[in-house]
Amino acid sequence: MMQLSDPGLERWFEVHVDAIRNEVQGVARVSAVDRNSCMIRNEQGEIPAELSGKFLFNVESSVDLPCVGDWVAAQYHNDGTSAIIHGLFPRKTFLRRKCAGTEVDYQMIAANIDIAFILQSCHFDFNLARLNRYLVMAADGHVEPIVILTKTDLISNAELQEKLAAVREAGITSRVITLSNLTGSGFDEFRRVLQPGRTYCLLGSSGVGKTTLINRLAGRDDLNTKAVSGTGEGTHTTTRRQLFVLDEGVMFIDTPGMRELGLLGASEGINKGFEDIIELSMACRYADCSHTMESGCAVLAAIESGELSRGRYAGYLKLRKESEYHELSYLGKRKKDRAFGRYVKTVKKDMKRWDG
Ligand SMILES: Nc1nc2c(ncn2[C@@H]2O[C@H](COP(=O)(O)OP(=O)(O)OP(=O)(O)O)[C@@H](O)[C@H]2O)c(=O)[nH]1
Ligand SMILES: [Mg+2]
Ligand SMILES: [Zn+2]
Repeated sequence: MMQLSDPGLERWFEVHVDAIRNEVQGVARVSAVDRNSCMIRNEQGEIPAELSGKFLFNVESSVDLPCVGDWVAAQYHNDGTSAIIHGLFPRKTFLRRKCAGTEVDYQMIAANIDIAFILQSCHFDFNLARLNRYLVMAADGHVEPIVILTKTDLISNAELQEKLAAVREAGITSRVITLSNLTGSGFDEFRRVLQPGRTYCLLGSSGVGKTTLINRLAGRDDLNTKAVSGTGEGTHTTTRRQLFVLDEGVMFIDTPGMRELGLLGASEGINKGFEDIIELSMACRYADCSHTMESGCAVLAAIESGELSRGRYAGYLKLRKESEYHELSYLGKRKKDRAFGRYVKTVKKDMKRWDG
């Protein structure tokens, strides 16, 4: 179980904890957020929790709502089998992403993370542009990133070395661990990173093996995993962000593969009118090359050699960016509005029940 004396609750927190502990009964950690309520975890275990009316009244955007990993001040009811959340402690670190379309709107992914493991599968998923976006996300929230290349069993060692070189050539200096959940190769190096009382978050596309890795760590097969399609596409098996406490008090947050972060090149229609670039891209080293920074990119090579004009390339990038922007803003906004509306509605309904 989690102890308040764990290093996870560092001195930084303790100052705030004391201030609030007098008013309410306890400090707990958000372990999952569903549409209608949260789960929180304290020394006794995991229980459902709802937001107090005052808390809700003061919520101005979805960022103010609890997210997985948040420390909260909680008041217990029904012999400690349910709780009301009265406040959030300031987030020491966080992972969030911009809801496109606005400058200031963010969606929280997780809070109070010590290390974010950014997973990419060596097989189909490897993409430097996407990797960079995850690294930016981690840096934005003051989270230390470690890159994990998974499924090394599916490629040759020579191919793996090439990928590692490509990461370094792209200027990425973060630690990189390569591993296979299947053979267990590299697993010990990964395990050595983990420390009791610290919180780790797994990020990466659907199907890269995030949940499999947690199962392997726990030595059990409790959590659902599902095979990827022939093209390596995951099936979005994990559907919510959830915090697990493993033996020895190592904490892990599993997340569903993010669709929105991996849109580069995926939009239809942007290829029209740029057939020459598409043709060039057939010769790129990586099938999912973004033609912006990858080594072995035939499009960049064509610019160097003068075969492709810089102006035309810039036009291609501009169009691609626009189509991505629209796709993102529409999806992100619609989803966020719906989820937030639902949340507020149910909490308010439940509050009436409490009052009555
Ligand atoms: N060959 C191989 N397969 C793996 C490895 N790690 C995971 N897999 C398989 O990849 C598939 C997807 O793994 P998951 O753990 O469900 O992937 P995930 O990242 O949790 O995916 P989402 O929950 O959809 O975001 C499963 O069939 C796993 O057995 C690995 O190292 N090598
Ligand atoms: Mg999963
Ligand atoms: Zn390319």
